[in-house]
Amino acid sequence: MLIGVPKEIKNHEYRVGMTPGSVREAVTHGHEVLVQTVAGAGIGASDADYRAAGARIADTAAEVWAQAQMIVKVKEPQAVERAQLRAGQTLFTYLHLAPDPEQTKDLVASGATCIAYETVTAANGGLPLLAPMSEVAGRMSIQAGASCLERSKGGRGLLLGGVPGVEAGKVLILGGGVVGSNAAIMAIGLGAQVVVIDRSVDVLRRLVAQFGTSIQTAVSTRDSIERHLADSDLVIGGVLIPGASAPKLVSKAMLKLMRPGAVIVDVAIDQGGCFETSRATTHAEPTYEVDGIVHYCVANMPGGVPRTSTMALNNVTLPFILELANKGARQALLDNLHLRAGLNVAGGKVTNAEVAHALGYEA
Ligand code: PYR
Repeated sequence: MLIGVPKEIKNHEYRVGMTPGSVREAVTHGHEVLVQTVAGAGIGASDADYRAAGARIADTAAEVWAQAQMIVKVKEPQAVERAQLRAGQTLFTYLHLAPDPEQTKDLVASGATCIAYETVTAANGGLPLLAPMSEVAGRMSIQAGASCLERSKGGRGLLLGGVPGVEAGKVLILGGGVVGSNAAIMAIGLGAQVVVIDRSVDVLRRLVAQFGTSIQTAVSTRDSIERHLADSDLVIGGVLIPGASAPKLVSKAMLKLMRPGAVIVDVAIDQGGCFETSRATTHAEPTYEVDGIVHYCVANMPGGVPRTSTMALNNVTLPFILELANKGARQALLDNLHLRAGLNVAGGKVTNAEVAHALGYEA
């Protein structure tokens, strides 16, 4: 199969769909890989590195989109990319369609087979192609939030870990899944006071078993969220319902309960966000303020640390890339029910129930 790897074009997105190591693996399995020139620059991989791994280098994205049978990317295709997608082609990347009617319409119109990393499942019930980026984003959320708390960035002017004689800041983490537990690791490491809220007591039990008395936990109710919002310095939104839009746990009215200069980091923004006032921002302009609360809602947080993120992503996508390339998309999707869970659009139809429900398509 001819696999195409275009350069990512989303704002400040420096990750790349395949590392030279992944290319070498695909070539070893008898496939051709066409990589757009400088696609790997953001991770320090040159065209020469890709050539050494067995890739051909294309001068333009148009060549990659025109020739490849399967496109392997990181972020959802932008409008100019979607215009080049065609029937008979497979697209393997993050899509996040539920909050994105425009993209969904274009993918349906293309007739292509579109497999979303974020809804591929695993035997243990997790989301294996989302997990590494949730790990990265969860850990980054504390770095980003701590930086936004600086006065010059609009924050309360507070050091999360405090210093001897001055108390530490308080971090509230909404959702105890992969994002939340990784945010907790970093917040505890910085010496912050940490509270995690989740609707599942079992999830909270697991976190307490992992972190002991370094965290406090609460079951998610309006009451518990409001109580902890009132004295938190940094609030992390890490709630996910696979494929669906994120639940809005914090309304605009609830911001009034918070301290001026407190910071929100909405890691769920790709799925629409879990704060009513969230709107996607970019690494170039990551924050804005609503009612005195700093909002950091970068939609591709892991894109800010492309080396770590690309390696972590390729660790989990490569086996699926190889299965799709070795068998062809149709057979691979028939054989592998976990890969099939990733199929969001095919043959001009939305094939994912949550996306169809969110956007009013027939599944
Ligand atoms: C990202 O890492 O950018 C995702 O969309 C999950």
